[in-house]
Amino acid sequence: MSIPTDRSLPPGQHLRTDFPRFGLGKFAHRFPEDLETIAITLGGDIAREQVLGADLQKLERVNHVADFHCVTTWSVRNVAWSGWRFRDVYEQIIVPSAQPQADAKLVVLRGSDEYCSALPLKDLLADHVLLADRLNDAPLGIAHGAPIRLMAPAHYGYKNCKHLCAIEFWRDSRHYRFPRPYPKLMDHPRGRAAFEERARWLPAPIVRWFYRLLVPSTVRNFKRAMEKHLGKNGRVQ
Ligand SMILES: Nc1nc2c(c(=O)[nH]1)N[C@H]1C(S)=C(S)[C@@H](COP(=O)(O)O)O[C@H]1N2
Ligand SMILES: [Mo]
Repeated sequence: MSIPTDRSLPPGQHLRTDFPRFGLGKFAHRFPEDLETIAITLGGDIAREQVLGADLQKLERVNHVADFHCVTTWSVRNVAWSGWRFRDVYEQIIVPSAQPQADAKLVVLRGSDEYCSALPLKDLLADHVLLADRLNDAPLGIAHGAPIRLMAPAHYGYKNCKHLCAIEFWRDSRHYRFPRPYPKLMDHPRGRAAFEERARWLPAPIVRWFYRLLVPSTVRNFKRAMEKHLGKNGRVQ
């Protein structure tokens, strides 16, 4: 399969050749205990709480190659993901069994590191949004979201919650808060890269400039934290 490499990047993005582990500073030192067992608790305004796991296997497996765009202005080309289409999971498992209220259209995604992000349901039902358990032909590792993460390629990385352990469907935004102590203005309600929806209220050029400054130290911080964690746990991966 030939993969085009001449696509233009979204506004304000530049290419990296590596794909670093990344995030908000306080999450650098938090790691999932179980890298293998998928267990996603469904909650919010739904009729029946339950845990999603092995039942994903009955859905069609989908592979998708996409560029990845972090809001701090770096992008990586051609990341190969594999998993299940969020739309299939929603229509074939969540709707029939958990039965979200018809107007529960705000979806909150929670990671086992207590990170969380939120997206409108309609954005998650787009074609290429996956719950991904594989990356570049290998099981998703600890750096990139094991055992399963959201992969919403039209949206900035910060919407792509790693180490996914809960999905909630809410009628309103009362139950969602962007991780403390980071300000709400860092969290755009949609966060689409093509429209440069980096943050709320602030002008994009200012956000670009500020975020770009944070990239080298954040990459270093996340890398060191992972090395320390893997050393301590005697893991090679
Ligand atoms: N659970 C969790 N998900 C997360 C984060 C995090 O710290 N924890 N960081 C977000 C940010 S800001 C980005 S850019 C991407 C980075 O994904 P990567 O570490 O696989 O490069 O994950 C996003 N999802
Ligand atoms: Mo990010």
